[in-house]
Amino acid sequence: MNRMVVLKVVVAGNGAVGKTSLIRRYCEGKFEHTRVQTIGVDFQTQTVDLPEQTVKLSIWDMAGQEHFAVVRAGFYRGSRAAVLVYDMTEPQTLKDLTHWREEVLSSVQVQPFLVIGNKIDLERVVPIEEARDFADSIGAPYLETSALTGDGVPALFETLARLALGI
Ligand code: G3D
Ligand code: MG
Repeated sequence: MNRMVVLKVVVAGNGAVGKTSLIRRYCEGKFEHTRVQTIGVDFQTQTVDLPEQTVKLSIWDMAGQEHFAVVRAGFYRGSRAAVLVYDMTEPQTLKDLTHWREEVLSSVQVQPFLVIGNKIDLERVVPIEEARDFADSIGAPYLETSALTGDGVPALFETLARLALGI
């Protein structure tokens, strides 16, 4: 019997872009559902079935600590892949992803990134080209999601699992 690999992944981005909503949307109603609160950081463990293999992600969420860099210091350590989430109705949230990426890279030297434009159910304000250009510039895939409708959410976590596995 194979022991299932557990891979830590982190979800970064400004407050209110929808990080917690995306994680809840994906993890809710599934068999494995662990919710732990640790000094302002939440993580949930979720099984992801890929055609190639099944993996467990431990998905780390800021839990409202986006404004407190000191609390985030150890947050990224051991992460295998990071999601950078912006809100496509708020241009500043895309600009700030540069800083979120730098912060992750200050703790984890090698890290694959995935850029997510969330809230596609609302009217787009940020041009898609700007988001794609940013994602291209850091060699990251770009996907769009709605935590409200669920659109794109499975693809987000499947892509993330592949990035974390290095496949
Ligand atoms: P955060 O964890 O990044 O801080 P949250 O963000 O998940 O707490 O979401 C912040 C707000 O955005 C919440 O609204 C939430 O309902 C809303 N939201 C998250 N994702 C989506 C989405 O895809 N579409 C829409 N329309 N709204 C979304 P409130 O009003 O509860 O603050
Ligand atoms: Mg949150």
